[in-house]
Amino acid sequence: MIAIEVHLDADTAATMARDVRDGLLAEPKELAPKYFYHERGSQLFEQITELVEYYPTRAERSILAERSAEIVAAAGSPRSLVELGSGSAAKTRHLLDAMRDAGCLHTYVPVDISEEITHETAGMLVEEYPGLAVRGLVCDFEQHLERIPDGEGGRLVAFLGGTIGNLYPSARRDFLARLAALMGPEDRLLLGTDLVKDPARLEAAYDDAEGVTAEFNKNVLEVLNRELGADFDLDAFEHVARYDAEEARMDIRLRSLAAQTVQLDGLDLSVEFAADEEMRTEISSKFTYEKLARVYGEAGLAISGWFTDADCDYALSLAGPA
Ligand code: AVJ
Repeated sequence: MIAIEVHLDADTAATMARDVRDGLLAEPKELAPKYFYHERGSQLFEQITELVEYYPTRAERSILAERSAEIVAAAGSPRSLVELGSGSAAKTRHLLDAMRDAGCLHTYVPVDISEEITHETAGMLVEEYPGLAVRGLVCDFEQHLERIPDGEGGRLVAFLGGTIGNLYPSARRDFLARLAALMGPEDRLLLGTDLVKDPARLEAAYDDAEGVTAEFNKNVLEVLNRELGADFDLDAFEHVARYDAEEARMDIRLRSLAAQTVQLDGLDLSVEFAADEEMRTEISSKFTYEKLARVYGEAGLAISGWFTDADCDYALSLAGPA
């Protein structure tokens, strides 16, 4: 059984226009990381996940490959798996396998912004897991979290990949508190987070030798050129990736190599960049067990499971309503 609901905002384009205008007029300038993933950006991110320097994807995959049975048991053998940002559900199969083997698998709820990928993934999964019900949701999950269907028998809500690291503390608390509000006592959140480590390794992971991450970062300017009629010259900016130890996060920026004026026809806006001016394009927060326990606590959640890879580079944690 496949049922997919689409809640794509009619004014996604208007939202982007407003976001970009606000960000470029802010002091310092800033762009939202969600615009990285338009078209070529998603392919570049796929390439990032395969870089030697970029360990998070491999670390998370190894935890899921080795410990999904334990995770599913610790989550109380839930009947449904809800996945925020499901995409092609590549890593999800480990969890679905473990739920099937535990005899609890009933429903998979993929939540993703791409309608095409969600349909494709749903089609493949019902073939691979006979009897599986797929109730997909196509939406911006930050916007439409409250549309996630209820489930009796417990839900495991997976938010993998470390994407929570992109949120500033206040947005992160709001997001987790909204999740907590829609979770029943049996439901569990499974959250992927990158962990604090040697700054040199972190900086290498976000500034690889091949320059793929630099290209990924600059590609957001190409997205603005195409979608907002801007004239950013990608060669006039350089990629900057610094670890901010105080905030325990990667701070990723684009630095203007010269004084320049950028025209955004779609916004009827022109923006000045000074030489060496930096515009933030992403933060990627790093965690420890203690920090995460506190972050959960502030959102009305309590940590109930902690699973790391062999090198302790990355963690999957379980949390439920406090
Ligand atoms: C997809 C947000 C988890 O923060 O590691 C990778 C994005 N940016 N390299 C991360 C990213 C530059 C990634 N997340």
